[in-house]
Amino acid sequence: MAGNITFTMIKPEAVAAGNIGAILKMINEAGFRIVALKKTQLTKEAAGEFYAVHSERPFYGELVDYMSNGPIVAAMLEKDNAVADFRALIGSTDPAEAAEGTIRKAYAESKAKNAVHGSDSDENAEIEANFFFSRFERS
Ligand code: 3AN
Repeated sequence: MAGNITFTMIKPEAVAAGNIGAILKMINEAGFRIVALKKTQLTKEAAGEFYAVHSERPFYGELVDYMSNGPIVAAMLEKDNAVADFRALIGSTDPAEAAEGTIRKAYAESKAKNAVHGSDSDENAEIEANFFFSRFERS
């Protein structure tokens, strides 16, 4: 059975552009409940660890630099079928391919600076949430 928790980050360029409120509004209006929420900034080391699965990809260095160069907002979200429904809400990795009504269509700048992260599996949602939140920070 699909889990009911996913993890998201609002990425540095979307935070810098003042889009935290607008993105959280889209998330709420799509039926997700915010379980935990934190604005913070990743060190290069922490960004490297978070994206370790991509360490062999050509854009890894660029990704680590970009994700650590400004504040981000991390959140745990709850909804039935959370992982798949949230991937549908954020849209394709490349905003040029993202559907109307998706967060990336509205706010992503490029394939690299694509406004939001969304977990790709229940297992990764748990790992990623644990990266930012302790059980005492979850409602
Ligand atoms: P998604 O974020 O849609 O799950 P992934 O997991 O393929 O996409 O990529 C993780 C992150 O790596 C993306 N959100 C984006 O910031 C960055 N990224 C992916 N593909 C590229 C690329 N071709 N060039 C630069 N950055 C990329």
